[in-house]
Amino acid sequence: LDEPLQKTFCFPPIREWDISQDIDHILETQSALAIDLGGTNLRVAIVSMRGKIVKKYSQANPKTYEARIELILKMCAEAVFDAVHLNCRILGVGVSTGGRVNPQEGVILHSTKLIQEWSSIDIRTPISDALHLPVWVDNDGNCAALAEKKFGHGKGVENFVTIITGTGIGGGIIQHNELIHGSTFCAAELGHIMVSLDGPECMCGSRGCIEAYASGMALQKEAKRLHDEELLEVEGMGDLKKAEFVSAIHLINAARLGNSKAEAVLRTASMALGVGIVNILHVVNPSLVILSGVLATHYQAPVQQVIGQRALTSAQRIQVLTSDLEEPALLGAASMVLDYTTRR
Ligand code: ADP
Ligand code: BMX
Ligand code: MG
Ligand code: CA
Ligand code: ZN
Repeated sequence: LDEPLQKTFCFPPIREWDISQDIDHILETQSALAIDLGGTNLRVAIVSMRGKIVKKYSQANPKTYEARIELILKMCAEAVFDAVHLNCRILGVGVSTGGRVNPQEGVILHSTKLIQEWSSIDIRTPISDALHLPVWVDNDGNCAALAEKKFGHGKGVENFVTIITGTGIGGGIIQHNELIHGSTFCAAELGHIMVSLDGPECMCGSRGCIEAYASGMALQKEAKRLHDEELLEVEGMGDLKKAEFVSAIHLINAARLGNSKAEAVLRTASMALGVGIVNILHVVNPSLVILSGVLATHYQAPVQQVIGQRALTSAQRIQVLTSDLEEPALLGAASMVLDYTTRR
């Protein structure tokens, strides 16, 4: 072509398109807002498509409905504001909460005393009205299972169960690659598997539940009792003042240093949890059990041992792993958003 014609018909060479860079950019910027409501804490986080927690906000979970909703909206507004500066595009909001949840309606049907004023609550409407974003909701244990499936040890595992220990004990069951919700959204309330007819009282109103033996709250109660009787202190642990706050971790430390009372409490807790898990194995027969939460590493070996002693032969070889996720409930809440909004 002569020069004037070339100018008319030929475009400058197009920059070579690097698709992997574009995908990288999408995975970095497309994000979810995740909320986790537990017996103690209220957490909000910006979570990227890759499952990275970009920023996290924590507060004590307020005791009344009004204060709780107000704080949730305030924390979300702050996170949405920060997301802009962090180059995160928020696609929606995922809520993980204690209690029985109807995910289709976005409603918390019922909660135990662990979260007060948290029954028959439409959590979707106030959040979507305030933020103009789509909202997904599920039970916290169920969310933890979703997180393991997408980002953790549950990746590619068809049948697995997760148990998350916080203030209470939450559970999630993946059967044939799907969460089980049950007929009235009460499936996988694994904390309320009962292992004795007349065991300790549980926050659910019953007794003998594994939550009443092995949760953070149950161990804290035992730690306090020993501390009040001046039986918790051991040499090497440092001075515990009479009024000082004690937790499950103090109990574990005391046991490690040879305190026999603390050891006995932990032995009972581990046994209760182990027997509860054996019951789960005999009902849903998963190939993997994932433990998460602050006490997971402590429980892993004793639980595996109880399985060895008490499970049927066919359920003996089931693996028990400790989660490698930082915040399973938050990540699972985010995964509901990321999976739905990017589904083709
Ligand atoms: P939730 O989801 O129930 O609000 P978290 O998962 O945040 O709770 O865990 C909080 C509970 O776990 C506390 O009530 C306490 O029993 C226990 N816990 C968490 N972190 C620690 C810690 N560092 N030391 C001792 N106990 C802890
Ligand atoms: C309770 C129950 C479960 C929840 C579990 C773990 C309520 C409010 N909570 O058993 O639904 O999964 O606690 O909750 O009914 P967390 O507070 O330990 O995170
Ligand atoms: Mg929790
Ligand atoms: Ca559950
Ligand atoms: Zn219970």
